[in-house]
Amino acid sequence: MFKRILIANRGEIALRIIRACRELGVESVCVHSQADAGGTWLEQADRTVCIGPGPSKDSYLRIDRIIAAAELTHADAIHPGYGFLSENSHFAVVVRDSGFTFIGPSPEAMNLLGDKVNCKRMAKQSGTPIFPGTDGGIEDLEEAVKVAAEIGYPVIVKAAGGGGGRGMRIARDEAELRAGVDSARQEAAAAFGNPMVYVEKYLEQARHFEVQVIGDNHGNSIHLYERDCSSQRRHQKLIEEAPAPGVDPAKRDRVCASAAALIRNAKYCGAATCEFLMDKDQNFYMLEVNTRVQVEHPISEAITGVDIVQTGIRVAAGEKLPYRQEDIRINGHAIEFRINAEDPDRNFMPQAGLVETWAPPGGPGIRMDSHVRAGYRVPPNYDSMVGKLIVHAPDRATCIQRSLGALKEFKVGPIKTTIPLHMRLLREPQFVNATHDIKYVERLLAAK
Ligand code: MV4
Repeated sequence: MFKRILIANRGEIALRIIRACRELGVESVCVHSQADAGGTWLEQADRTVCIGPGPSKDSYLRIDRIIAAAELTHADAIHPGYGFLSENSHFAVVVRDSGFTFIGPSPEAMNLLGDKVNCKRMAKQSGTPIFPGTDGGIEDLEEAVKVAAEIGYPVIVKAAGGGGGRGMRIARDEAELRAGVDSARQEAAAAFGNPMVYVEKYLEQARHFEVQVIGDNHGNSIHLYERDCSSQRRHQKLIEEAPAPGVDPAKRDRVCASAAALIRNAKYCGAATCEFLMDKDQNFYMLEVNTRVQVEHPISEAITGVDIVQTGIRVAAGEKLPYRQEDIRINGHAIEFRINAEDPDRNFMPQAGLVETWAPPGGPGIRMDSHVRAGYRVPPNYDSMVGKLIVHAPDRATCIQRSLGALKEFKVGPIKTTIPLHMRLLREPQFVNATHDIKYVERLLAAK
C-alpha cells in the first residue's frame, strides 16, 4: 500500500478521497488554489500545498506544479478525482514518468477507451452492444451516406475525440448528413485536435443507463451493476439512481457482464463507467466509457456495499480485486441528488458567496458527501456542485419517500440551490412511474 497520496482535486471529492486514505492508513496531501485557501476539506488532509491562483488553468490544471508538490511532499501516488486532469492521458504519462503511481488506468488504457471509434471497435469484440453505424471513422462522405441509407434516418454524427455531448450533429436526411459530417469534422479538429467523425443510428427516446465497473492489474474486472442518470439538463446530471428501475434482470446481467468484459480486454485498472442508452424495449447501445471515478459513485456503493474509492486505491497499489462477481448483489435502492449552488428559477444562474445556513438532513439511509458548512464561501471559479445527498432504502418507493423527507429537512441559505427542483422532480408522475427519459427534465422546465 502507498504511504502518501497526493490529491489533485478539491471540494467534496477531495474530502471523499481523504476519508478513504485515512481508512487505509495512508497519509493525504491536498493541493489547492489560492481561492480555496482555508477550504474545509484541507483541514482533514495531513498536508496541503498551494499551487496557484483561483482559475483552474493556473492551479488544478497545472501539471508541473502538481508534480512539484508531489516531489516536495514525498507522495508516492496521485489521485486525480473527477474533472480537471482525471481523463488527461498526458497527465497520466507525466505522473508515471516522474516516478509516481497514477490512481486510475494506464495512459494506454485511457487512450484505447477514450477514443470513441476505437472504444466502439473494442466493445464489438467484447460483446458489448453498440449502435449500428459506420465501421470506424468516416474516410469518405459517400460511404457515410451509404451506411445511413442502410440503417435509416435519423442518424447522428459524432467526433471520435468528443464526449459528454460535444461535437455531435443529428441528421434527418441525406442533405443534413452531408452538411453535418463537414461541420462536425471542422469542429472536432478545432476542439479535440482530431478530425475523425463517425455515424450511427440516432435514438430519439431513451434512458441513460451506466454500468459501474472496476478492474485490477491482474486481469480481473467486475461490475457493480448500473445507475440510471436520465434526470439531466444540458448534459448536467441532476438525479441518479441505482439500480435502473424496471429493467429485466437477465438483460441487466448480460449488459453489465459485457461492460466488465470490455474493460478487462482494455487491461483497465481502477474504476470506470460504461455509458449506454436503453430504448423502450430495453435494448442497450453503448455510448462511451468514462475512465475515472464518477460524481455519482456513492449510489453504487450504497446498493453493493463496495467502497469504490478505497478499492480504486487498492488496485492502483497492485492488490488484486478483493471481490469476485458472485460476491456482488443488489441491496435495495439508492438515489443521489446533486446539490448545486444554482438558481433554477433564474436559468440555473451560479450562486457564489457566503453560505450562512447549511443544515443537512440525517436519519437512516442518509449520506451527505459535502465539504460545505455554515460560514463557507462558495468561490466563483469552479463547478457549482456544493454537495451530494445520497439516500438508500429497501426499495424505490421507500427511497423516494425518504428522499422527500430528507430534502424537506435540508436548509441552505441565502444562496439558492437545486433542492426545491429535486422535490418537484420526485413528485413528477413520469419519474415516480419510471417512464421518464433523458429529455423529460428539459421538457418539464420548458413547459414551466
Ligand atoms: C446519442 C443519443 C442518441 N442516439 N447517440 C449525449 C452525450 C454523449 N455521451 C452521447 N449523447 C447522446 N448520444 C445516439 N446514437 C443521444 C445522446 C444524448 C444524451 C445521452 C445521454 C444522456 C443525456 C443525453 C442528452 C441528449 C442527447
